[in-house]
Amino acid sequence: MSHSSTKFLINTALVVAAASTMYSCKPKSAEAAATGDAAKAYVAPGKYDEFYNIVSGGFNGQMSIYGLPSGRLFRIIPVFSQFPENGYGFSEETKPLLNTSHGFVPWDDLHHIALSTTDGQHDGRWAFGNANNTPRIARINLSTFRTEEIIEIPNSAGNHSSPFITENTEYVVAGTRFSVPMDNGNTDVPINTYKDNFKGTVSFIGIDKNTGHMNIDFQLLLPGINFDLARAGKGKSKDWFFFSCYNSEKANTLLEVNASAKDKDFIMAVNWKKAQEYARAGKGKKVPVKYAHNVLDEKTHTATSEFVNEVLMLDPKELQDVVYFMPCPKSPHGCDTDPSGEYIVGSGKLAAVIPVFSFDKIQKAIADKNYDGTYDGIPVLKYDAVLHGEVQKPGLGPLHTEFDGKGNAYTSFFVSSEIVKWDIKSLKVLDRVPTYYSIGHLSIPGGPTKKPWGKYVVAYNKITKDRYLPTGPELTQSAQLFDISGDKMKLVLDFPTTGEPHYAESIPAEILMKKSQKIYKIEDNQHPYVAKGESQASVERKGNEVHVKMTAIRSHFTPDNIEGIKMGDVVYFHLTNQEQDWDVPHGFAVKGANNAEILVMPGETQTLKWVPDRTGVFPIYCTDFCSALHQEMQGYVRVSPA
Ligand code: CUK
Ligand code: CUA
Repeated sequence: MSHSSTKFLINTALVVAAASTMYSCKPKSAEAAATGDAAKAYVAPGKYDEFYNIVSGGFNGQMSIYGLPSGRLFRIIPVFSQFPENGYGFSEETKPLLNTSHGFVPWDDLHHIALSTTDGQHDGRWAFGNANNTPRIARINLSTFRTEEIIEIPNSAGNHSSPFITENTEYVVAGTRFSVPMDNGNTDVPINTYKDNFKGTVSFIGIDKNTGHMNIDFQLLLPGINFDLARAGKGKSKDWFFFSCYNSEKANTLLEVNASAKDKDFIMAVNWKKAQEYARAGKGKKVPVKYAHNVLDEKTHTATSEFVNEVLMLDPKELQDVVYFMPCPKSPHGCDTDPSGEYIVGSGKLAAVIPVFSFDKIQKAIADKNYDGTYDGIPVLKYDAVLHGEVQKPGLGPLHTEFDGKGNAYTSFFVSSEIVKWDIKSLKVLDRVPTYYSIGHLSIPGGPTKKPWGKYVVAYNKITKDRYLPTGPELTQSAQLFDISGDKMKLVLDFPTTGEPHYAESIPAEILMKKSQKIYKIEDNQHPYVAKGESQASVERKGNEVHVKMTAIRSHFTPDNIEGIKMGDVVYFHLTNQEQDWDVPHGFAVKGANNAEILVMPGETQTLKWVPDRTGVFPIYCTDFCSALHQEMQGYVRVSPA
C-alpha cells in the first residue's frame, strides 16, 4: 500500500467501525506474545539460517537480507539510495547507476522484489526491485549482493506494478501507477484533460539469459487507468500476465466518490507471448522518448550510463487478441497466481469477497467472445464467465495472497489485521491469525513460484504501536514470522526491519550459499586506475585533475604522504585493495571531504572524488577495523595555493 493512499485510510476507519460486530476483537499484544513459539526461531550460535529473506526497504530505497527463521539482519544492499556505509552512489564507480532523464536521482522508494526463476522455480541468480517514484527497475546480482544495473522506465510515473517476472525470467514487467501524458509526462497540459491526454503503459523488459542485462523490448499503450500490482501466469498460463487496475473511472483526483464510484474495477489479462510476436513482426511503432540505462561493468566494477531515445509501442486496440479486462470488485490491490497457474486471485481493498478467476474459463470466454462490452476499445470479459468463485466473508481489506504449494492460499487483511488461510479449490476459510498490526504484504518462501517451499509465512506490518521498546515518535518497522507447517498458523517471532518493508521473497540458504562470491580476483581487475601492487602506486596529473593510484593492504596505504596538490585541483583517490582473503575490506576517508567514505573489497578499485576548498594538511585514514594495526592505517594529503 502506498503512503499517499489517504482514500484508503478514510475507508479503513469507516470499515473498521462497521465491522466491529462481525469480527471479534484482537487479543491483546501480551497474550499474543505468550503464544509465540520462540524455540522455532532459535538458530544456535555458529549455525546458519534455513532461508535468505530478501526484503524491500520501501522509502529507504534499499533491499535488506535477513535470515529465517531467526529474523537476523545480515546486510543492507543499497539500490536506489546513496549509502554512506560503503560509498554506494558516492564513489565515481557507482554514481552513474543513479542517473535518469531527470539527472542524478539518489533516492527512491523500493516496493517489490522479484527473484529470477527457471521453469518457475528460484534459480538464485538475480533479484529485481522497482523504484516507485522516478520509475526504474534494478537488477541485483545474488552472488555479489550488489546492484549491477538500473533501467529507467519511460512513459511511466509511480512504477508500482513491478517488477514481476515470467516463468523463465524472459521478461520483467513494469506497469505505471499514474497515467501521464505520453512523452514521459513532459507535455504541459491541464490536469483536468486527464481523460483525453493521460495514458497508462506496461513495459516488458527483456532479460538476457546469460548476463541478466535488461532492455525494454516493448510497451503497451493502455487506457488512463492506474496499474497497481501484477503476476505472471505459470504452467498452462505461463504466456500470460495479470495486472490489477484501479480508478477505472479515470478520475484525476482520487476522492472516493470519483475513483471508487464503480462497483468493479479490473484485472487486466495480457497475452505477452502474442504481444512479443507482434513486436517481432513489426506491428509496433517506435516512439521518441529519453530514458537512462545504467550498467556496472564486471571487470572494472565501474558503471556507465547510456541514454536511449525511443521505445517500441504496441497499441492493443489494433491487436485484438493481446489484452482483455476482467471485472474485479472495488479497487483491486494484489493480483496473485497460484502455483498451478489455474487460479488468479484479485484482492479488492474495499470488497467483501475475494474473487478467484479461472484461467481455463478465461480462455473459454475469449474463445466464445463472451464479452461485457469494451473499455476504451479493449474487450471486457463477463465476470461470471471467468470466475472460479468468491471467498465469502474472508476478512476486511484484503491486500495480498501467497501460496504454500499444498493447495492453500494465505491472504493478508489490512483492515481486520490478520492472515487468513483458505483452500484454493473449495474457497473455504481454514484458519486465521491476528497480526500486530495491519499487515501489508506477506511472504512465504517460494510463495510466488510453481513450487513454494512453504514452512513459514512472514507478515510485514504497517503499524508497530506497542510491539517494541519506544524510540521517540518513530518506531521500528515490524515483521512477524508464523509457522505454517501444520494445519494452524502459529506465531513464532516478531522482528524489526529497516525502512518500510513492502514485499519480500525467501530462498533456501543452500541455493545462495553455493553461489556467493568471496573475493574479486585482483588479476581480473581491469579498472583504468588499478594499482596491482605497491610498485604501481602513483600520483598523476592531467591538467587540474590529480589521479592518485593508491594501494591498501594490512596495514598501510601507498602512497600515504601526498603532496603537489594545488587549490583548483580535482583529486581522484583510486584505492585498490590488495587483499585476497575473504571479508577484509579497507575503507578510505579524507578530512572535510564533501562526500562519503569508500569501502573497497579485496581485489577491487573504488574512487573517491575530492575538490579541496582550502589549503593545508588533511589526514586520510582507513575506516574499517581491518587488523591490529588498523589505527596505523593513516596518512596526509597536502594542499598548496594555486
Ligand atoms: S504495496 Cu505495500 S502493502 Cu506498494 Cu505491494 Cu501492498
Ligand atoms: Cu584497513 Cu583499517
